[in-house]
Amino acid sequence: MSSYQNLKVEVKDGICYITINRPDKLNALNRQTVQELGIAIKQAKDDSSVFSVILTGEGPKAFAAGADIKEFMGLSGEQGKEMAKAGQDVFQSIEDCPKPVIAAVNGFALGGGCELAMSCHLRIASENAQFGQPEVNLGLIPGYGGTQRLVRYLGKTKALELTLSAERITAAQALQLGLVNYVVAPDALIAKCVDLLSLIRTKSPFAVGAAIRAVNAYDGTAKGFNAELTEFGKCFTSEDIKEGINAFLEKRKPNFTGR
Ligand code: CO8
Repeated sequence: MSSYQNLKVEVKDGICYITINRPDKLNALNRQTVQELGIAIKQAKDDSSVFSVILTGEGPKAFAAGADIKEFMGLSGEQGKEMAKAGQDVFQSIEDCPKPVIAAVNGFALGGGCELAMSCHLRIASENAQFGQPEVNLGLIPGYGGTQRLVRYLGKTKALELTLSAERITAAQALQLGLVNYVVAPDALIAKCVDLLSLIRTKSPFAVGAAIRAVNAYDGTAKGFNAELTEFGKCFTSEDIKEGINAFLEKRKPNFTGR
């Protein structure tokens, strides 16, 4: 396991807990933190003892209050673009992770923090969570994929309203809009994530990875349907499908290996 400056990373019972650990800066995502997130996700992906990931922020106030605004001072256009690209690549690696990644949103998820939560497969929010894309307040726009993922989750109408107004929404509003899966009391947040992951853990890891890839491929065109066909076909090459079908026929629980 690598050593991290700005993350706490711990594996327990097959779940890799990644906690952004800059609570005095509301877990603002500076370059170092984004880089470390990329390393931690890759490690979780490569570690066969890890089945899934819970990503959260340290402290009671914030998941992440955005990119670290101090690092924007004096950047050229090209440097700004490079910084955004480095973050987009890390966030894409989270979305592409074949193991389920849940954002446990325990407070502010603003700007890059909201974008980070959106790159996770599932989002569970505590009642005190707040979401928003306040970048236009700073003369900026979202740069870690927010303009694209927000449209995907909310549709263009609401995505533009949030992005142009910079208004924050509550956890309850995020639930109503379909941005999060559940809203729970702050002290029930991690338990709810673990419950959902425990359910997913009883399924075929091979099929879970295939489902993530197929759903990620959605873009409203035939590309998504073709990706589904490819992933569907691949499932027939797995050990898991044999085990799943045999277990069904033998009226027993399957013992999946993910192969
Ligand atoms: N960056 C750096 N420091 C931050 C950030 C941030 N995004 N958010 C909070 N902090 C720091 C504060 O400066 C303060 O530090 P200090 O104690 O040293 O002064 C500490 O965290 C506590 O913050 P506050 O005192 O402000 O706490 P409040 O409870 O009063 O307010 C808020 C909480 C409302 C969340 C407030 O901190 C705030 O508005 N933060 C900024 C939110 C924001 O604008 N986020 C978007 C940033 S831009 C972005 O995310 C772009 C993403 C794409 C980047 C692409 C790469 C280039």
